[in-house]
Amino acid sequence: MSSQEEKKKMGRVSELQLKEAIANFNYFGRLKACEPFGSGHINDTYRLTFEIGDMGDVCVILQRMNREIFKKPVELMENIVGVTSHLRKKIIKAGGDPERETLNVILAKDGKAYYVDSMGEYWRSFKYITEATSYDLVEKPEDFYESAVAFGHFQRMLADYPAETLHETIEGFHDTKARLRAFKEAVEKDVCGRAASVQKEIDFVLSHEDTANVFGDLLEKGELPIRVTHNDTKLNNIMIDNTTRKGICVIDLDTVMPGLAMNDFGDSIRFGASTAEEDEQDLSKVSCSMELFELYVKGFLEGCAGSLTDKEVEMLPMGAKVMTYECGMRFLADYLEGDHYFKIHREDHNLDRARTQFKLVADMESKWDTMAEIVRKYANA
Ligand code: ADP
Ligand code: GN1
Ligand code: MG
Repeated sequence: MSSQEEKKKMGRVSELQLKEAIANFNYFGRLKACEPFGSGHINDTYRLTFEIGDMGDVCVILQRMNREIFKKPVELMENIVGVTSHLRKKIIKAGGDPERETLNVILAKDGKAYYVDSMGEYWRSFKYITEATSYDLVEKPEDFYESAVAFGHFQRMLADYPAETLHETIEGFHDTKARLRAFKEAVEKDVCGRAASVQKEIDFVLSHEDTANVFGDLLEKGELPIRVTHNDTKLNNIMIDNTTRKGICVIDLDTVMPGLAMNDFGDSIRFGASTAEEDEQDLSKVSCSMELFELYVKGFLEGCAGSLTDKEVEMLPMGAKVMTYECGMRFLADYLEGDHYFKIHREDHNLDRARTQFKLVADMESKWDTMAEIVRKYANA
């Protein structure tokens, strides 16, 4: 077994570890089912089903947090408790349902927002958002529009959150310039000897240095405001209500930190406006749909309700390009480094993911004028 494989095996959740975690949260009823859940790339997520007397079945989410990525889990959970409490108050004030419209942390038996198991790993639990679905691909265009309204609204609800109290859970998370530096290092070290076989993809990244610099340069010139943003706004991080089809709840709050509005917009486009899944191997299926882009622009601007500056609005297409480029570069760096960051489910999975992102970047470049025109249309609406 290679050391990489060994590390991965060791990193798996054992049944014993799972049992220990379950026993240490404040759950009621008889445990009926426990299954791995969702298609997130980072944490180990389980759905537990409890049978509670006359109430019937009640589900909860249990997650083992990724210790390699989140080095300060206690601070991270402090962020989540702070942000969800803030959202809860706003939702109640607006007459909404705080049980379904924000994440709700279930406390561990010792009253903490997390449980540390005997292996030193951190677990947390959330109420399950019922009657709602998270999608890996847009099935109905209106769902994408609704997700845009919800992500825009999420950002707006956090506009008055004290940003200085938020911990930086991943340093330089969307510092694309720094990401490019890390990428170059991964190419240089080439620890798995994979670089020669992906020279075309490496060249694509290196030929787009200007894309890596755009936002950093504008920030230095003071032309962009820093806001409290989600930073991981892909479609499967929002729950769509099965009946009303509204974006009912924004989830995956690990990276809520000070950031740029365009990045939240852009990450949604990267994932949701693509005509294929993020890991599609047939690149002829991958493009950035202008129909979906337009729906998202409309929804996001409505959700933000006039809170964005003219410069931010003008830079929305750039947000889409930067986030797609950055994500492709991160996938490729992880491929070169031996797939230690993103969970993979097949050989070359991260390479496949990187390729879809670069195909999307090139496609966006060929549609640049159309994207700018669509944004202008809704900016002036
Ligand atoms: P990751 O960081 O690994 O992406 P997420 O927090 O996004 O982890 O969770 C993974 C998936 O689990 C989500 O995409 C969603 O499908 C599901 N999920 C997470 N939290 C909830 C919840 N409270 N209710 C219902 N489903 C959830
Ligand atoms: C990860 O956690 P998840 O699967 O929702 C990653 C994002 C990437 C995304 C690519 C903390 O998101 O930054 O854009 O994969 N999250 C983290 O699909 O790195
Ligand atoms: Mg997620």
